Amino acid sequence: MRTSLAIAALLGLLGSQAAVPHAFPEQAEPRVGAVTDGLPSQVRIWFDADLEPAFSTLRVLDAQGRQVNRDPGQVNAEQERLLEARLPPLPPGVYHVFWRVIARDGHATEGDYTFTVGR
Ligand SMILES: [Cu+2]
Repeated sequence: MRTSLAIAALLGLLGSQAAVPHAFPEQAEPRVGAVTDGLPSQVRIWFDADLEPAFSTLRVLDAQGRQVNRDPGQVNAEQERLLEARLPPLPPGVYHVFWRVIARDGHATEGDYTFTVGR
């Protein structure tokens, strides 16, 4: 009896976790760790769940830690899973992307990655 209750509780827990739609990235452009061929005009990250536009941000920093994108990034008006930020023309070097998003359930996820603008 105790065992079956424990299993039921465990299944219930797993079930509720699987139903929670936190947003995680599925794909990014430039890709994670990429060396770009030419200048990227924007950074785009596709997630696996719809994002809350008001609280989802994307910052791109240069090797000196200066933010290079002028706006804080935005969720695409037609694709609610796409977070994007325009980039000015960038000199060659390593760039660090920091993203933070809120999924529709109110849960935040964040992460970062780098890409390199080639010569
Ligand atoms: Cu969640």
